[in-house]
Parts: sequence; structure tokens; C-alpha cells
Amino acid sequence: MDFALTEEQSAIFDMAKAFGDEHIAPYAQAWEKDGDIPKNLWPKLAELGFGGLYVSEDAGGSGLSRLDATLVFEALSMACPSVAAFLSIHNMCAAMIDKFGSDDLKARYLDRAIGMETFFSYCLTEPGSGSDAAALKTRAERTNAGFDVTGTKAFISGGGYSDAYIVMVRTGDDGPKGISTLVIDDGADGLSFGGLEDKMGWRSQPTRQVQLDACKVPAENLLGEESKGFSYAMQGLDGGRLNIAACSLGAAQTALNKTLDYMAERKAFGKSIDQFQALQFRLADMEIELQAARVFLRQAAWKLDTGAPDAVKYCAMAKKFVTETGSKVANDCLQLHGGYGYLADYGIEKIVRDLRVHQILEGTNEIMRMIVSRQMIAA
Ligand code: FAD
Ligand code: 2MC
Repeated sequence: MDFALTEEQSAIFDMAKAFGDEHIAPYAQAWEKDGDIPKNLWPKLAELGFGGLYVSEDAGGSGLSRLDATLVFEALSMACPSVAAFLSIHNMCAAMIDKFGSDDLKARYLDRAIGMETFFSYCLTEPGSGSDAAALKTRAERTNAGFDVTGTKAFISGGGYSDAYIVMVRTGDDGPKGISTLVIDDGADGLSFGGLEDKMGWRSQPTRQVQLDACKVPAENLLGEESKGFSYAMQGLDGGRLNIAACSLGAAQTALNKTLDYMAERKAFGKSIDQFQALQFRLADMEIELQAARVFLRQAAWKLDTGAPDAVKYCAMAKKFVTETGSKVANDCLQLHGGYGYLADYGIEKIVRDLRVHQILEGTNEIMRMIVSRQMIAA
């Protein structure tokens, strides 16, 4: 068993970290204020191969492992978790097209997705179904040309911003077996968007409802086979959950790094506050918690990479553990900054706000426990 990163993996991490330091961190607060990530960022990330991180090399992607991808998201989120997580959603979609799409669908979408000229959103949640995703009601009726899709998708990251949407729809009976997946282009007849959601964190990313009113979708835009859409959606999320965890990890590490620097500078009672043993022990606890989270996340990624039978359970466990650890560490870092932690200039409060939603989206942490406990009971 080898716990060290290979030279290549270290180089991947360093490359992503350097990119984040130069092209993301200096602008992250402004993008949050504007509620917009400039689209010209994406081709720069694509040049590094980050538009199709785990799209196979045969299809023009980077062909990295899930573990390698977590390194990219950990490093990028050290600059801004909102930007890194947005990129993760696009990558989840690109990989779904690669893994499940027909040759025709791949030929039409993958190159542009990998080059990030086409930015993708993932649409599963609806106003009436979030955790109970298989209860979705958006219906796709067969027509001569393809499908007429009617329904509403809620909380869509990139809604109204993205160039294409991977949408889970009902083509059959109630339940998971009646769900299919469609690729819907921006500008499709019958596609519109709700107003911008005003959120606690992830504010640089636009979140809107995606509304489908007899939206016309060509038959060739069915992803994979009809009725298998729920399984595709879940398989996409296995990797997505690792990435979201990696985003919590990287951002919490930044909070801890900033806190160490701050505590060496800040004086109270005649010494720098890092000289108080009570606070030193909190530093130690945070270091231990983050290192434990990192090892656990990489083990879960390795399970997914190697097709381990318990990979789904490990992805769920890692998502729950690492996102909660990341939020706890970030919140403790805010406390150690005193009043300054509450001010935007110090960069900690944004991390606390951005990480909070990682316990809710891509499956709430209650749902992660449900996945784990179901498998424990079944074993
Ligand atoms: P509900 O399912 O209504 O849950 C409410 C509460 O009940 C939660 O605490 C939940 O954990 C708990 N609960 C529900 N069922 C159980 C149970 N059986 N046992 C125990 N507890 C339970 N979705 C997308 O499809 N695409 C996106 O791009 C996307 N982006 C998002 C961005 C943001 C900023 C946010 C906030 C959400 C986003 N989502 C997206 C939606 C997200 O995935 C859902 O909010 C999430 O899955 C929870 O669904 P819900 O909000 O309907 O909560
Ligand atoms: N991989 C492959 N197949 C899977 C799977 C996985 N990870 N998870 C479930 N399936 C299959 C499962 O095997 C079953 O098929 P079969 O009957 O052939 O065995 C089918 O899917 C139905 O599974 P369940 O019986 O477990 O379905 P259930 O309805 O009980 O719920 C649950 C499953 C709760 C795990 C799922 O609804 C879920 O993950 N809910 C959370 C929703 C979610 O994560 N939303 C995130 C939206 S995206 C987002 O937030 C973003 C920011 C992008």
C-alpha cells in the first residue's frame, strides 16, 4: 500500500494550484459580487485539460483517474470553491456523455465540451423532488422528431448561463425505471429560465430554475438507452460527490493556512495568539481532521477507480465526512480570526458560506447516511 502521490499526481496538483493562484484567487471576490464567472476563464482551464478531466483519452479527454481529478478540485478550490465546484459539474456532464453517449452524441458534443466552448449543467432536482430524485415529474413525450419535454428543474447551477443541459426526464412509469436522460441545447424551443436565486454561498455561480414547456428535443439527443437515465444520473453523482468533497478540503486548507499566518501576527496579552496552548491544540485538531479527510477522500476515489464493489458507499461516506470536516475547520478558522474573520477582506467568511451548501447538494448528508446504512443493513 502506497500513500504517496506519484510525481505525475504532484505535478497535476501543482499545475492546478498555480492556475488558481494566478487566474482565480485574485478575482474570486469580484466574481462573487458580480454573480458571474467570466466565460473566458473556461478555455484557459480547458488548455490544461480540465474540461474533460476523466473523459477517456480516446474521446479527446485527459483520461485521468477520479483520484487525479480530486487533486485538481482540491487545488483549484484553494483559490475559490465556487469556481472549482462549477467546473466539477461540467466535468460530471462531459464524463456522462463519454461513458453513456452514442458515437453520434459524442461526435456532436464532446470536443466542444472538452474545449469548454460548450459549458454543461446537470438537471436532476425539481421543485417537488430533491432527495427523492426518482420521484421527478418532468415528462418527455415521444414525437416523430424526438421528444416534447414539459416540467421544471429547480436549483440548477449554471441555469441560464450554460450552453447545454443534461436533463433527467420521465419517459416511462413512476419510479427510477421510468427515467431517461436528454441533452438539451440552450436556445431550444420551449426552454426558459427562472429568476436568479439569491444564495448564501456559491454566489459567483448563477442558480436558476430551468423551465421546459413542450421543449423540442431531437431523438438523437437521448443519452444512452431509454429508461436507464436514473442509473446514469447516480453514476455521474458518485464522482461528483468526490469532487465536492475535494472542494471542501481545498478551501478549508486555505482557511487553515491563512489562520496560521494570522495567528503569528495577531497579538493579545503581550504575545502572538499562536503562543496560547489552547489555540495551538485547536490548530493541531484542524490539521488532524483535514489530513484524515484527505486520506479518506483519496481512498474513496481509489475505490471508484478500481471498481471496488463498495465504491458507491465509500463515495457517500467521503462526501459526508469531508464536507462536514471542511465546514467545521473553516468555521473554527473564522473564530480564530476574532472579529476580522467576519469581515470579507480576510477571505474566511466567504469560505464558510461557500462550503455550507456542500452538505446539501449532490445529495444531502442525510442521504449519504441513507446510502451507507442501507448497504450496511443489506450486507
Ligand atoms: P429535500 O429533499 O426536501 O430535503 C429536506 C430535508 O429532509 C433535508 O435535510 C434532507 O436531507 C432531509 N431528508 C429528505 N429525505 C430524507 C430521508 N429519507 N431521511 C432523512 N432525511 C431526509 N440540483 C441539480 O439537479 N442540479 C444542480 O446543478 C443543483 N445545484 C444546486 C445548487 C445549490 C446552490 C443548491 C442549494 C442546490 C442545488 N441542487 C441542484 C439541488 C440539490 O441537489 C438539492 O437541494 C438537494 O438534493 C436536496 O433536495 P431538496 O432541497 O429538495 O431537499
Ligand atoms: N450507481 C448505479 N446505479 C445506482 C446507483 C449508483 N450510485 N444508485 C442507485 N442506483 C440504481 C439502483 O441500483 C437501482 O437500480 P436496480 O433496481 O436496477 O438495482 C435504481 O438505481 C434505484 O435505486 P434505489 O432503489 O436506491 O432508489 P431510491 O429511489 O431509493 O433512491 C437515492 C436512491 C436516495 C440514493 C437517490 O435518489 C439519491 O441519490 N438522492 C439524492 C439526489 C441527489 O443527489 N441530487 C443531487 C442533484 S445534483 C446537484 O446537487 C448539483 C449541485 C449538481
